[in-house]
Amino acid sequence: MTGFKAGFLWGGAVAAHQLEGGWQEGGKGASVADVMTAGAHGVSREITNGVLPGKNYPNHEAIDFYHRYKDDLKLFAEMGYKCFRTSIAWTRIFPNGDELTPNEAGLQFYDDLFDECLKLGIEPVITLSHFEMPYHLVTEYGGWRNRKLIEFFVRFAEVVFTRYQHKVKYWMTFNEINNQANFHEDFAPFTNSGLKYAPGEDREPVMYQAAHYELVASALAVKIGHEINPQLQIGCMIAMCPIYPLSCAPNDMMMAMNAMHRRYWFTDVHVRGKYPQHLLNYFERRGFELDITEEDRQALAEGCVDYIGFSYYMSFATKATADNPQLDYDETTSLVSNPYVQKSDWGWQIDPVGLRYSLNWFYDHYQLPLFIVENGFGAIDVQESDGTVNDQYRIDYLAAHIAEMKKAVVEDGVDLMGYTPWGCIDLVSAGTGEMKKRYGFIYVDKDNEGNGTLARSRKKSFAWYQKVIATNGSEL
Ligand code: P53
Repeated sequence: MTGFKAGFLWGGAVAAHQLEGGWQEGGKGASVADVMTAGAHGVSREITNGVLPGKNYPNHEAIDFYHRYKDDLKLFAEMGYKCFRTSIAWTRIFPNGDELTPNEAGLQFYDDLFDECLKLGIEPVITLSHFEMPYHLVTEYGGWRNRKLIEFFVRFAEVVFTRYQHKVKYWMTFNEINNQANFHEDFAPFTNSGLKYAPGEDREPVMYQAAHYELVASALAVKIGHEINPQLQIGCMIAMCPIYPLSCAPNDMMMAMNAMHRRYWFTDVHVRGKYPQHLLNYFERRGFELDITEEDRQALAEGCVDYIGFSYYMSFATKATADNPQLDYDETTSLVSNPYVQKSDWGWQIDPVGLRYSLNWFYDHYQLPLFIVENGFGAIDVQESDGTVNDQYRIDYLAAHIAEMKKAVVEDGVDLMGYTPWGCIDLVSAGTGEMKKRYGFIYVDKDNEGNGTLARSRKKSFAWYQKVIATNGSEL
């Protein structure tokens, strides 16, 4: 093997809520993303009680892909995309989430979008739930702490699998389901699971309960999807930030292993259809009594995923400390800075080798095909007076990561399906709500305050990525 396989899925990735806008068009309901204001590096996005006047909600308009997708897809086709990863906004199909019948206008929008992709030779890759669940499910049901959400999600999945089965082959259930391992902060519990915590509430068992219901919902969706059409490839989606020990001290190594357990057990359940023993022992030690039924266990066993989709932006590091004798990992307090790598302007550690490590880690553990469905460099771009953007730093980042990804395939024998860099067109940052944290090959004229023409233009990285695809990754 000398390079990427024929049919390798080069493309780009986005999520509905971060680019579509049109937040009330075609009968769409409010999602959790619609009640989050703009923040900044070090300033959390505010989660408001509903949509309040006078607040800046960047996802409401986003980059107006809802009205401009035909032109945007043409630019993706010009780069040579084989695939395009986006999500179906749940709230376009079930505006409140608990309806019995879907909203036809929402279904039609995605029919049109997928038809347009296919016309251009671009295969849609679809996430079912990407940080945009119906807000009504938060206010009426408490989000995924409520078992009823399984039924609502499965209905949504069944409707869209049935409707799009001949247009969409590659699916993923829950985007970065494991982000909520970071349960002390408000962002991930809310975006992953629609969880809002009461002051003083013991957050950790609530997170495990919500994740359990999501994993059951995911497994049921996988099973139903395969029944609807055995051709469908349905994967999970994991945020991979491999956690290194700060040193080779044995307890640092154990700490790193425990940290990997606590952040990646979600993958075990998706792939193997059962909980890893270390987590069951942890629940027992902590006295967490979760609602996990025999039927749930059976559902998990019968709905194992076909492939592992994952995002990779950065690696983490951790170390053992004297006040933590059990070497328990707490994502809010256990991470340390890695002295061997650089950081982005948002503090994300830049580590291309970590991508090769991650690919090997996944393949060693699970022996399933892998799909890198996000990777990229969030940076401040400067548009010159002639309209150009010289984003050489983005080219450097991506080229270094693709080079390591190639080693994982060619030298290490990892089975890799494709690569879709994140935010292939500038969009609203999930973490901060900013426009100025840009990832795209395509610049969008809009700033953090919402000013700008929304005009699109090609950055330097546009032609570079076009060449990468044209040469199937041999010219970086
Ligand atoms: P932003 C944290 C860590 C890794 C990936 O992120 C993450 C997050 C959440 O911020 O999210 C994924 O926009 C996510 C995308 C998101 C992208 O990474 O905060 O799947 O929705 O936009 C980049 O820079």
